Amino acid sequence: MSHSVSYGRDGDVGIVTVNNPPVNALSSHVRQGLTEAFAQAAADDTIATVLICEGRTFIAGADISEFGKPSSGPNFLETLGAIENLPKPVVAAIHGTALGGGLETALCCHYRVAVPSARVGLPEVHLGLLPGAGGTQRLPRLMGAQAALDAITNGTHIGAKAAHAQGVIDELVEEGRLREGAIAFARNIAARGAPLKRVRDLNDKVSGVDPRIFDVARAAARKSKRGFQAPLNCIACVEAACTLPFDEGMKRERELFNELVTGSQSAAQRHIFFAERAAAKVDDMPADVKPLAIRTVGVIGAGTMGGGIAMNFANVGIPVVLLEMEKAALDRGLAVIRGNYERTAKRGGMSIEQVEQRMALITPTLDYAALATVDLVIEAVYENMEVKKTVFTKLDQVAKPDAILASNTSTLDVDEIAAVTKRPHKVIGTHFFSPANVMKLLEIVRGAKTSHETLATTLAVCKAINKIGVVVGVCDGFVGNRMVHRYISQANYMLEEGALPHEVDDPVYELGFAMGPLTMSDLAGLDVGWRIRQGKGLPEKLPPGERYCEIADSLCELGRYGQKTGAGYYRYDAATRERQRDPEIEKLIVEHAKTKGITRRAIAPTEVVERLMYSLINEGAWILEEGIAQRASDIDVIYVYGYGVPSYLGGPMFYADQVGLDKVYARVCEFAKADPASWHPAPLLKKLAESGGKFNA
Ligand code: 3H9
Repeated sequence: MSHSVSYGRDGDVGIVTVNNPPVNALSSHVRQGLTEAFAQAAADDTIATVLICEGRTFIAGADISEFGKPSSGPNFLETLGAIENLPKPVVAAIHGTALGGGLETALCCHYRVAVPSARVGLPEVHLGLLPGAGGTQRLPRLMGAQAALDAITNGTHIGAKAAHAQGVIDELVEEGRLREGAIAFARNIAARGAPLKRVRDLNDKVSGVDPRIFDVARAAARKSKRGFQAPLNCIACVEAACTLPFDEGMKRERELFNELVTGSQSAAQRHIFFAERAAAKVDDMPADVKPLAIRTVGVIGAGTMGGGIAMNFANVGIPVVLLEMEKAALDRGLAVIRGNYERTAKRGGMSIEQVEQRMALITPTLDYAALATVDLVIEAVYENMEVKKTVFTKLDQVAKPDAILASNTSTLDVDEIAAVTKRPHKVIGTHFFSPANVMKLLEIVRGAKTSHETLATTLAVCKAINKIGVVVGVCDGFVGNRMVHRYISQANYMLEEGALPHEVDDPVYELGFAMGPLTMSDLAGLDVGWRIRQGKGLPEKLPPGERYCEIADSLCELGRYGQKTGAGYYRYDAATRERQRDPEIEKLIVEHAKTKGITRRAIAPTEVVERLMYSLINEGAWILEEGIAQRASDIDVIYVYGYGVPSYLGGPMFYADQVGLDKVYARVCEFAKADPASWHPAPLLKKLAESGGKFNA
């Protein structure tokens, strides 16, 4: 038998045990082992069989790394058929997470018991897939069509207690006594001669369902998951469960699953799944480095960023000291935090008591001395080197010697900041994205002297506050903003060359981006970049041979800072914040081109997409070459979680691999020939293009 599945007995009950660390995924050898173990169980003179897993979890799904590769061993339906067709009771004993193919396996058992801490769910939609081993046909038969529709299209994890209430789990057993509880349950079922409960034979919860629920679900998915195919296929499958006999529903599920698993969206989403996990790994981190315990945190600055950062800690029960210089600013910051929580409570996302509990975890102060005992301080003050240096000098004096000092800078040199302290090994950058309480991404900026311990601790903190952390090196703008600078510049160059704002934005929106570059600039505030450019003495101090477009500066001079002033590249409706084209700006752009002597031309949407995507990709290649990012997939994670690139594109570097690096490089060279001041083809891109390589090899 396969080494990952064993068969044994506990008296008159057969025990099938899966042991495939780390998460007991249903790799081909596990399916082989299960098929053989259940054949043994069928032949054995036992009264029932228990299916249980070793380690931290029940089966957490199919082995994601096997998709897209030639299959071997028995397929899912053969293995699960061997379980479901066993002529004596089979009981799944669930701990940890029974997800995807794991829950589908449990649904083929005749009964399910679980410890209260367990969770179940069909999260395949997050991988651009649907539950392809009968989950879409069985779950609605147990919990009802609407509940299953919600769970499958959103990929929700359901706690064991709720799953018990919904009929998915038959019995909850005491924590730590799963094996004994499952065996006792199985014996009891067998002794009672209870019928084998095969979910496929249940029908009452899927008949008589109002067909309009599917149209409502489709409309919601098209809005909240624009461009994603998997949610629509999931809905079609649950609909099939309610309109077709079981076997035909299974056939439909198979067809729609195959469509997804062979498609580009799922390949990209699977890439992001592994990329996200790889991002947490630091190549040169010694195995024995242990993160420090972070029990309390200080945040300096109660503005939009500081307030959002403080909320992250309060949300997971970590006390925060929030420091401001003036009482009015502190009060304003606290009021914004409270307002955010109260809005969540109003929408049903938390109770009023929870609002108060979280507020109680935030201690406001005007005194630096209040930071003397915290384990980590995150500074979120104005983005200016001199201001940051003053803050860090003071911080170094008041913070306890082993406290970590972090800067929420989005562009500045962390090494220069660290140099004003006596503990540069304890200094690190934590670049949160706005709104900091919502956005999942955290760029963790590793300085030249940042210690492994400081880095490991920051990664652990990042996980604790449910963010996705990516370690980056020091350079202007780090990874995300350095690349976005090229992207926004191209957007502006296209304005002066012939496009209007919507003609630049719409093609990438159509590609799937949450918004185009100019709409994004309007949302972020045009004044931010303007101040940075002024600080750098631009355009006067522009290096020779570099290109500069003055349109954004002209907008700022007119007081058009973007959405917050109701106008930027577009005009914004005060009530709906909806963007409208603005003839005044379109005129300004045309006149600007005339002044610069540029003959405007029509720019096709394909060229817009190429110039925007390839400007990101080419800069990404420079970043990889310089070692600012550890791996191409880290850049993809940054763009999916921080810049509104849909996971179904897999991020810019994955996108480049799909287009083909030879094609990308050839176009970049053409652009560079036409405009050598703004395009500098990256040597790494050239090398990979010529060798037939990929960024994500
Ligand atoms: C499916 O089931 C399709 C079916 O319908 C059948 C169709 C025919 N496969 O996340 P972690 C690895 S689709 C392979 O850090 P945690 C992961 O890469 C699947 N590997 O731990 C990592 O490796 P490494 C549906 C997997 O405790 C290590 O395990 N199921 C899989 O924070 C630890 O993972 C899902 O979508 C897998 N299925 O969270 C569940 N899962 O150490 C996906 C994990 O080398 N998994 N790995 O970086 C999860 O949501 C989380 O991993 C879980 C544990 C909650 C289980």
